[in-house]
Amino acid sequence: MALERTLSIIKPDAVAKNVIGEIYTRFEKAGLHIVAAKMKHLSREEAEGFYAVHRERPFFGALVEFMISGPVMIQALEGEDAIAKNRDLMGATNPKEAAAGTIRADFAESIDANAVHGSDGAETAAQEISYFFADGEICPR
Ligand code: RTP
Ligand code: MG
Repeated sequence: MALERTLSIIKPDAVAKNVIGEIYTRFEKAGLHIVAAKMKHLSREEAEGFYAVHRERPFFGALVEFMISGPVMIQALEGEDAIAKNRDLMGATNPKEAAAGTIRADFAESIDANAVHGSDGAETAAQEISYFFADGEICPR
């Protein structure tokens, strides 16, 4: 096991549902510590840049529209195996396929409005954290 950091975003649907605290509780119960956090209404440019890897995919336009439809809560999580642990807590991308008890099974409506984002690997985690947080905005434990 390795001490890792990962980027998590609580997406506009879950912020609108007022479940930030419930989702934070799941991170905390799993041993993930919030080491940076900010609420933000993303600009189109920020959302397009964040999901640039998906630019050629058919769902890119809908994904960007959704991500700028309301404020998001962005956090860096730290803990043992934080990247995989957060993905386990999130559940499958499509909430219809997400295991019972996962964040997406419990709070997501659809594959588009799916409650949370989590980095999918060590390299993307580092990139995504630095996309939203300057070094001085991260508080080491
Ligand atoms: P995320 O990046 O948001 O954590 O989600 P993920 O890794 O589980 O899924 P990814 O493949 O990276 O896709 C990013 C987001 O695009 C939307 N999506 N729509 N309609 C579709 O087939 C489709 N596929 C993906 C989802 O909102 C997904 O979270
Ligand atoms: Mg992804």
